[in-house]
Amino acid sequence: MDASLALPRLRFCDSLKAADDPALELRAGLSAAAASIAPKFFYDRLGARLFEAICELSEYTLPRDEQVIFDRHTADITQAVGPDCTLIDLGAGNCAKAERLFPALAPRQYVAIDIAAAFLREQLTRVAQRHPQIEMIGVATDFSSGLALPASVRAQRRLAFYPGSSIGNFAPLDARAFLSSVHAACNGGYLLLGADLVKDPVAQVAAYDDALGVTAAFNLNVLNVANRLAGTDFLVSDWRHVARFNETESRMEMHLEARRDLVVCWPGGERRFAAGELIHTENSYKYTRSGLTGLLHSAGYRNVRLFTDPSERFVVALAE
Ligand code: AVJ
Repeated sequence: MDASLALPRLRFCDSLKAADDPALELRAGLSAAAASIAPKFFYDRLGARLFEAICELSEYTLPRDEQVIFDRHTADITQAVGPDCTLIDLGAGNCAKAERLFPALAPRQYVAIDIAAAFLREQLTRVAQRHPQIEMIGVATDFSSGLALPASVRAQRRLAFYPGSSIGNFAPLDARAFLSSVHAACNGGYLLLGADLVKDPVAQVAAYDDALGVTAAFNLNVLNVANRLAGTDFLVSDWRHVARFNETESRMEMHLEARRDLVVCWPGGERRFAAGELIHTENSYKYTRSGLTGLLHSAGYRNVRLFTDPSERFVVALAE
């Protein structure tokens, strides 16, 4: 039996629109002069698991740096937001970060939003079993082009939660547009946002090119996702993981590099790649404290408070 059936305070809502046809989006990205695949396609079931593994890597310190900040400042956050909030988790994944806030924050409603529908359903069902007093709504949607919430989400005391430096996937202007849409969706509420800070370039690259090759597997797996969703015929072994820091743009970049001349085919199209040619799969922008404050102000937020870890590698912003 589906465990969620026995949980009356848990609901799911699938708002993945027919308009965002992944096959068309993937094929268009592969056909462009500079080929690309959007990072949201990393997160099929295996991709979501590989990302969990990345978060355990010694080179990838982001989740631990962020957790130190949350643990230290839970009281500040709880005090500012007040009781009975509606916690809106943007890119909830395994819901673990939000769940760690539950004891202090005691939200009345928890809204977990993620593009990985099946993974979210599985994880949120477990979370709901552990916290039967909190009303929960799982929303499967792609919010990368703006946030819209189902009517069942309470309007009062909304706290948008966007941890993990996921904001880094947006170019600065898109980040501003996205945060403006979050601001509009949480009128009168709060935002709790995590962002990775600019740091030593060697450590920065190692975080995206770990010795075990977990990040390489995560990056390469997007080709399996494309094969499934867009009918392409990528051979994973023809590609190599590339991670580099783009100093001018202040961002980490991940690419897949063709190991030889090859052709990728799909129903109705094909793309030729020369050896060494790249598919751009992800940008992870790195912020400074003042850059992040400026971004939040430009998106309509005020009373921005910043919390950092002792090594100043990560920053958490709480804004009204
Ligand atoms: C989930 C977007 C925050 O950019 O650091 C981890 C994804 N990519 N390793 C990041 C990721 C490669 C991650 N975010």
